[in-house]
Amino acid sequence: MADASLKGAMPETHDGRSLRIGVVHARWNRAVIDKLVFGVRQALHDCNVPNDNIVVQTVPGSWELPGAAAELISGSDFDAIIAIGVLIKGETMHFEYIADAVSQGLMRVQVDKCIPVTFGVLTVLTEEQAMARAGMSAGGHNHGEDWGFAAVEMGLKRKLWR
Ligand code: DLZ
Repeated sequence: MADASLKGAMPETHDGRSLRIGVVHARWNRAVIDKLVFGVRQALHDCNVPNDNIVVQTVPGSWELPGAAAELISGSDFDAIIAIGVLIKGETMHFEYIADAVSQGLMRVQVDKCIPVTFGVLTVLTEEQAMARAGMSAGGHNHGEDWGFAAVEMGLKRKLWR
């Protein structure tokens, strides 16, 4: 059995009852997206974030995520944003351009706006890989849960550090 401490972040438990979290997700690859959003909600619930403090918005595709995250932050008082998309490589260069722009864009938003933006974008080669990362296949793990816990931790740390 592999040593769990060698892979991934060691989890910390945080109480998110004071937090307001914005979730924005793309609608491409919707079945996988819905599972990831479910995992996010589960983690936020486990951290006591009130349902009324969770705002979920959708955009057409992952390309739209950075702009939407910036708008959400500008328009309301969130402690963290979780941006969710599923990019699956096709036959053209589309995947490379969008994956690169979206990851850079989300990082730019979080640094420029000083609000944690959790990177919930799967960049995978096949639908099977996406499904495994949404906990939809045997032995898979829903990464949405990790993103929810990361948003709570960083939202609280942002409050502490200000
Ligand atoms: C166009 C496109 C393609 C080919 N693939 C995906 C994908 O796998 N995942 C995703 O979230 N969005 C995809 N899109 C849509 C773009 O992100 C974007 O919504 C459109 O180009 C309109 O700006």
